[in-house]
Amino acid sequence: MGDEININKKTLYKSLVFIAVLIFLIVAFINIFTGAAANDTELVKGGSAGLNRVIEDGNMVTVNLGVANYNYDPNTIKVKLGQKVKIIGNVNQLQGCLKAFLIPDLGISKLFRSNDNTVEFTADQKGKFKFSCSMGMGSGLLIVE
Ligand SMILES: [Cu+2]
Repeated sequence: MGDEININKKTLYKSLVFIAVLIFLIVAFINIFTGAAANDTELVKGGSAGLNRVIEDGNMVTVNLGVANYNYDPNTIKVKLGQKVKIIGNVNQLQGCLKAFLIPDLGISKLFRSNDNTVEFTADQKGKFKFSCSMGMGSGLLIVE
């Protein structure tokens, strides 16, 4: 009787491990295909393998928004009044709700996807504007001066 229960527990444990591995493989498989379109080095023209996060070119500021220390990187973005700001979400790094990017005071809300990972706007008012993910776990500051 006792042995029977033990065997059932072992069988159950093996089944759970099998299911966990299966789920992991499915998620990994999906990530490989959905992430394939985005490449760190290609996100920002002129960027150096994702290291060059903010590129100023005349009136255009391009930001390669990635992740460092569980938060947005960069998490402080300084631009000048009147500049056009192009934020490119690095979907290889932005996981979960970090993909849902908000600058509430500017009415900006963007869900970064591998085939649609750019949001553009003009910095037309001075100030400090908080940005965050939809659940407020990742956050930072856009400074327009
Ligand atoms: Cu979040």
